[in-house]
Amino acid sequence: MTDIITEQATAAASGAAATEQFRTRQREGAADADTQRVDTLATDLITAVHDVVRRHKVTYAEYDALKAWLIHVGQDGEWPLFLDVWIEHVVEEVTSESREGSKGTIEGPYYVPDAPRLPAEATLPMREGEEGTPLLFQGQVTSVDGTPLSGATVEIWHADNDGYYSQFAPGLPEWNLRGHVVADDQGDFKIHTIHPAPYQIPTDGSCGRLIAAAGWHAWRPAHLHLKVSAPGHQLITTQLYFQGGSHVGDDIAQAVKPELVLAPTPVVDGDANGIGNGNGNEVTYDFVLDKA
Ligand code: MBD
Ligand code: FE
Repeated sequence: MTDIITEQATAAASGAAATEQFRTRQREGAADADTQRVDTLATDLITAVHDVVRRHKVTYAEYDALKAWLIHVGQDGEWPLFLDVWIEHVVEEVTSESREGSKGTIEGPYYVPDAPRLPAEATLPMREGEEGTPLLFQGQVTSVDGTPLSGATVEIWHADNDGYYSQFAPGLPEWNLRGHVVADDQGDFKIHTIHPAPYQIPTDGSCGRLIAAAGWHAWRPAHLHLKVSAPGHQLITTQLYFQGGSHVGDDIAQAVKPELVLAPTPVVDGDANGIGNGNGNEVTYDFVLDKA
């Protein structure tokens, strides 16, 4: 008999992994802001905090609670989680204002580059007997002018049936439910996977403590993460949600847009993921990319 050691998922471990991942792949230009811009942004940010202190007559007890909490966020490695949950959606909003093609939304803290390359029709890497309702996610990548984009790639990553992401929770194969799909010469792709579960912000870390202290809920709706790109076109980072799923209407990260909600239908013929654990659902979603 083999001993099965089940390591518990902890906020500190997933936070440390997210922090490390961010350090290795910070977007280009992050360190290049000029003095004028730093002055403007830092001054406005600090002034906004002063306004909150004055408006609510913040006490020394509250000031110390804030200081202690901020120290903890760093110790737990939860800055990526905190920022992506509560701030990133507005950065995405102002960045994509003039986009004509498909809507994007936030990336979140759990993207990992260089996932296994897969052909235009593929099953995502998954465990034998992976739990969850099979899902066939298919579509086409085109340009804003309607041209099918040969050579398009669809990077996809999502949580498993327990809401955990590989490389950010213990016990999962490295590339579980992560893939880099190369579309065919018509920009078509067919991805066999399973439905992800809703994601709960870890309750045992600083973000969880804030959520509990404020009486908020800790949930994101079930979602697929995607990065879609093609030569000569702008990469789009997005997420897709499931109609009727819990928290589609009250995502803690405020990243849901109506255009991003899928309505899968039961597969009529065959298995959605070809691994034989039920027929499952299928859905078609096409990506339209802006020219670079
Ligand atoms: C997630 O899975 C996620 O997508 C975001 C934005 C924040 C926390 C967890
Ligand atoms: Fe996510």
